[in-house]
Amino acid sequence: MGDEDDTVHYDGTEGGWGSIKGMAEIAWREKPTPAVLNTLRRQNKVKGFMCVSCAWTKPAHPHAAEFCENGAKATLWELTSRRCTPEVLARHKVGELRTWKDHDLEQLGRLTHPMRFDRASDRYVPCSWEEAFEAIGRELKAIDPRAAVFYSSGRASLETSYLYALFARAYGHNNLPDSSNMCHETTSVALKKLIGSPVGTCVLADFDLCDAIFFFGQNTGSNSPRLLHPLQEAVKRGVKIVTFNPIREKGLEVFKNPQSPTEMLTPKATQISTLYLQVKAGGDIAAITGLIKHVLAEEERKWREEQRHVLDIDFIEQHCTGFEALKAHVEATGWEEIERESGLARADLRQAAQIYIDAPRSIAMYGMGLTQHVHGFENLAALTNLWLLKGNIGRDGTGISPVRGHSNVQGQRTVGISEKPELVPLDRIARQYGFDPPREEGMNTVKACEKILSGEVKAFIGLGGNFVRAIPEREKMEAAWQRLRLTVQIATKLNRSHLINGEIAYLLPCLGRSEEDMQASGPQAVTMEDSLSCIHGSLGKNKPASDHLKSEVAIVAGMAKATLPPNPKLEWDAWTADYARIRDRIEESYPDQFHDFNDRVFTPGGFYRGNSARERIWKTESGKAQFTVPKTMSSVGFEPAVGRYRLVTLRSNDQFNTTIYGYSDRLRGIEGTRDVVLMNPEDMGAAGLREGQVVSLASDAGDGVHRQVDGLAVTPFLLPRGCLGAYYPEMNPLVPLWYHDEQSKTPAAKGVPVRIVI
Ligand SMILES: Nc1nc2c(c(=O)[nH]1)N[C@H]1C(S)=C(S)[C@@H](COP(=O)(O)OP(=O)(O)OC[C@H]3O[C@@H](n4cnc5c(=O)[nH]c(N)nc54)[C@H](O)[C@@H]3O)O[C@H]1N2
Ligand SMILES: Nc1nc2c(c(=O)[nH]1)N[C@H]1C(S)=C(S)[C@@H](COP(=O)(O)OP(=O)(O)OC[C@H]3O[C@@H](n4cnc5c(=O)[nH]c(N)nc54)[C@H](O)[C@@H]3O)O[C@H]1N2
Ligand SMILES: [Mo]
Repeated sequence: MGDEDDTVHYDGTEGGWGSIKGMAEIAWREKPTPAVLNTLRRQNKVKGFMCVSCAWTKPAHPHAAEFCENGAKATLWELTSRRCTPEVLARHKVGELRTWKDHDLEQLGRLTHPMRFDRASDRYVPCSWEEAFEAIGRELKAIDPRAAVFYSSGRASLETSYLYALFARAYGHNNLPDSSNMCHETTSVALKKLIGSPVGTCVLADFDLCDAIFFFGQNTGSNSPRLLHPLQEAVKRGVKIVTFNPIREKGLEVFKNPQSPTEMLTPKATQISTLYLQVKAGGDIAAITGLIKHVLAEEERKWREEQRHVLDIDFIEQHCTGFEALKAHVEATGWEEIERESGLARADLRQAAQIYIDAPRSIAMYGMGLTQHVHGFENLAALTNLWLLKGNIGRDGTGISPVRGHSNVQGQRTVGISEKPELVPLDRIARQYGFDPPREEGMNTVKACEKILSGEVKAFIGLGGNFVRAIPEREKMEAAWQRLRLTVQIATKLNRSHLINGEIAYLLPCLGRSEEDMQASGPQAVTMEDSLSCIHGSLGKNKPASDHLKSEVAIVAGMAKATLPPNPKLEWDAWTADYARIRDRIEESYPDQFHDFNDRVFTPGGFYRGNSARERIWKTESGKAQFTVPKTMSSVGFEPAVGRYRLVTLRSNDQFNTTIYGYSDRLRGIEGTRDVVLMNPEDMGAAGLREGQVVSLASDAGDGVHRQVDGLAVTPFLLPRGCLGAYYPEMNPLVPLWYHDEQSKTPAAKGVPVRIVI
């Protein structure tokens, strides 16, 4: 555990006064009305609306204010009083807007009218909804359905997502990439293969029962701050928290509860992590192998000296396969390699392993630090190995808990947004709707990008998100994008993806989740699934940003009706009129998980969808939980070389993905700019760089392609040597499209090979 670097300034703890200041700043920027501020009180409450920020669960007994700084920012961002009207868009050519920063584009405010891109004037011009649907239908009918891509960002509700996937299949493709393909796809593939369930196994009650929590590569303080509350409770109970992260993220060090008057008025804060290990980026397989090596050594010692086990031998024998091979491999792996690849000392790893050994029940939590690597699958396999050793899956107070990103990203997969036909009940869909859904595998995000580059894709529809900004290889992709015949973006605010247009392009503005969704049968609720597989209803109450907005359900239904031949079983109008009828259809397609769906929409704390691995039913090829022999000790996809660094692309505390709220990364002490490259002071010395010097980063992927980002100020930061940090999405031009997790194709944004150009 290193000392805090005195070149970096923090304003105290996560939570606390800093977070209140953060909220006040965004409130000032967005100029909300008092009614809007009142909305925050309904956030994450039963019959309230569910936060549009992260996917952390919403408890049955919420706090008075069950939201965090970043949840409040997300709500105020959506309910801003600023408007991006046709008049505003008439003032700026699209070519001009393309030179703006992400922050400035979204600061134009909420989109108010459906717009068509007019190439001759290089401007967006208003159009009617009828014109837009008619044109989209005409264009889609003119092409091979398999040349169309229907992307979704993980925010759309279960109702919208179900209809969107149904539209794709009735039209004739499975090309349904979603943001999860850039995010926790590694989880979906690895956990499915290893324990037979593609999602995490924990429920909220497990956090009241566990004795230790291990965090790998997840930045709770910024990205899922409400999770700090159960963590703080856990720490007070004496639960040990161990963190593996190259950066000392403030939220996992200390936390001050902004909702506790005593903590706000006194210097009292909760120390979160018992042990904080600054693993090298890409060093987790090695670190976990080190932990396993200690656990196995302790097993041997304890058995020899006390005839007691450290391992859960019964569990391993009854429920697992592959243990002997793993054991042999770990015993053959030397400490020298483990220390070199992880960047951690054996003594520190022993301390972490001892906490794991001593804890009767442990939970593993992780985020992008594990999933976004070339060997991301191997990261999760290593973690699963460690967790199986002590039977820490499928027992109360234990489990593996990926911390999901977008607020309904997990749910979209649950109701059919998947390019993998085997994950969808296609036979049942065929019976329900009387058409034959396509059976061949569709395109995920990377595949869609490849086929946009090769010219095979002709049409792209984006249900939310900022695809062009979020994907790797930006320059090539933006050039290829303009050769698409049709691009359609359904959005709340203007972003860069709306400025890189196909030949025919529409920008369709939709309601936000906090807004009232009034349809023929009355106001509509929608539902989402959180990180812990609980499904919650959400009811928007605010006045919509404009009278011309449509709901996402209505937009998807409008496009589908204009595209598909009439089919009385596809009741687009009736579904739009009453979303309860969509929920009935979801229940028919997924009866086990969604029985009595409409009756359970507002269950306090959500209703639990269930998880087979939690019941120790292993839906894997072998019917058992799978130990795996790691095929590498490093999760990055390149060899070390002189001057070659591992670039970690980071989120600041003042952004939600490509939405940049502002320029204050308060918890890392970086203020006023995002154009920085964070670097270990010793590496700076070795490279002859001084603080504030402006440099470029260039790709060092060895494929001969020139990729470069300029204008980054060198900023000393306590990172492991050989690692650099810089912000996403600005760094995306440096990520090669082929540089992704081998199994799931999740872009490897946490260990990008780069060199510094002076
Ligand atoms: N406020 C806010 N909330 C968000 C988002 C947001 O942008 N803003 N985004 C949402 C989305 S879509 C997602 S997916 C999640 C993302 O939430 P996270 O999963 O937390 O993702 P990142 O912020 O990318 O950072 C991951 C962490 O991994 C660490 N890390 C990097 N490389 C490694 C490594 O090799 N090993 C280990 N052990 N750690 C590593 C980084 O230092 C960082 O602390 O958050 C969601 N919530
Ligand atoms: N280098 C690097 N690249 C990454 C990552 C990384 O860590 N590093 N992270 C990856 C991850 S985890 C993810 S999830 C992706 C994110 O990729 P996306 O999900 O595609 O991007 P977002 O930035 O979340 O999308 C923001 C836009 O969504 C629209 N929007 C907001 N609310 C709504 C709504 O209610 N409805 C609709 N229709 N639109 C709405 C707004 O117009 C806003 O501009 O990026 C990935 N890319
Ligand atoms: Mo994500």
